[in-house]
Amino acid sequence: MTAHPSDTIAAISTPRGKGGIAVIRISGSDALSVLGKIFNKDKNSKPKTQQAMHGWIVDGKEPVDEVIVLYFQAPNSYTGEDVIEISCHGGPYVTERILDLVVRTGARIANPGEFTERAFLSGRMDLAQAEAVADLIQAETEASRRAATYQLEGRLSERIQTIRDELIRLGSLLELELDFSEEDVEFASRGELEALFNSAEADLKKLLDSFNRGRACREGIRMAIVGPPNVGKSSLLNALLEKERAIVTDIPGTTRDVIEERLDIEGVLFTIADTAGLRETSDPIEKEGVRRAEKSAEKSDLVLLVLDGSQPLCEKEKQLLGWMAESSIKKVVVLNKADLGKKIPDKDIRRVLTECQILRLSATTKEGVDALIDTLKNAALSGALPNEGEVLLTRERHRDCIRRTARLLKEARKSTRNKMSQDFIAMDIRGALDALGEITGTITTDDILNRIFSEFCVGK
Ligand SMILES: Nc1nc2c(ncn2[C@@H]2O[C@H](COP(=O)(O)OP(=O)(O)O)[C@@H](O)[C@H]2O)c(=O)[nH]1
Ligand SMILES: [Mg+2]
Repeated sequence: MTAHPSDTIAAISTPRGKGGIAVIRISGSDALSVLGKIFNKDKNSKPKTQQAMHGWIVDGKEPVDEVIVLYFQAPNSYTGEDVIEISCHGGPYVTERILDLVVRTGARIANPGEFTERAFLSGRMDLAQAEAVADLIQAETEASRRAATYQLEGRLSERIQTIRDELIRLGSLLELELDFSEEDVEFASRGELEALFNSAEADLKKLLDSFNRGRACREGIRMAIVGPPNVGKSSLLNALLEKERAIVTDIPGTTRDVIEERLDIEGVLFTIADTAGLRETSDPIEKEGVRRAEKSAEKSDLVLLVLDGSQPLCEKEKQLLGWMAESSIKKVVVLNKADLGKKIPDKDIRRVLTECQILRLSATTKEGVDALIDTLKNAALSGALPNEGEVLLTRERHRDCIRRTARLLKEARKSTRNKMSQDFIAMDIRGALDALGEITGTITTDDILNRIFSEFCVGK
């Protein structure tokens, strides 16, 4: 594990560019002495923790900027160390100039996420909470904000701790029982052990089941609009975005590249890709477009298959449906141009694609587009944003840890049933505890920490 840091770090914590103010943050045991060398404050009193001070940043005799300084005395700060926050005027030059001064006076430039890493190392927050900080900064919609906030509050960590407590109890019961196995004493009945295994497994499963929704909240949903040429895919993208983003013409093969747009659908981020119409073609550019369309569909969470519903289903479209049926990606079939007629009955679709939702709409008149939006939200989040305080698994890292835990528990249960030696069972249970501990960081390695904190921006 990383040793506790002893040097003092500094960074600009606000985004680059011109703004009302910018904040420079300094953390470490020298924070206060660095400030002392560059700050002329109004009164000669000593800095008080959590109180704002007004004054000037000076470089020798040269006044650099008029600022407000906040001092947070260790351990009551974000990092758990002494922290100084300088709010200066938000010009990129003046901000850099002050940072430069801070560094010349004894701090070094912080790495990405280093303030939060220090918060973790000093026990101010656990690893899942540190990750939630990054998620909250990245959040672009209400769903991602909620998922991050609940995790930042420590709700996921609490759930994990509850399961760990259960496992610790299970482990100690087993050890007791096995210690006395010769003497035929029962400290824990089979039934009780079984019940403990069951409840731990049920808790893990519940978390695992929440992953798809959780990931949709955190990362959003990738959706590809695919279908034959000229059925209205680009018109549908424009209707969803409520702007003329993609070129719409009556010439088949107009869209040749993949156009990606982001859309907030009632709190969930959708990245929507409009693609080239899928057809056999000899035009090399269109051919590449078709290849990209197929690729885009393959890496989506959801595919909107658009067909012209005002024409009966043709052979080519049946082939396309067959191709869709082979993939496990969720799909919604849109029968467009409903204003021109409805010539494709549901059963024609379901004959090939047994499980999918079918919607009839018109991208031109917008009739039915609202129903599509509802359907999309449902497909992504089973209809709902995270409920008040609901704990969702949002990261693959967490899911992997829980999967490993579940696998080891299964082994432990099997070994217990088969009356294997105590060492075996204890080892699996310890392994399960460690795997769970990786989520909150009770167990961690430099490798895990580097991966997590390098995702952060500098200054956080
Ligand atoms: N009547 C009608 N025409 C549509 C509808 N959607 C698209 N179109 C027309 O169909 C043609 C092809 O549309 P486009 O969006 O470029 O199709 P794409 O090739 O699938 O992207 C254009 O002339 C559109 O105006 C619709 O719902 N109703
Ligand atoms: Mg198009």
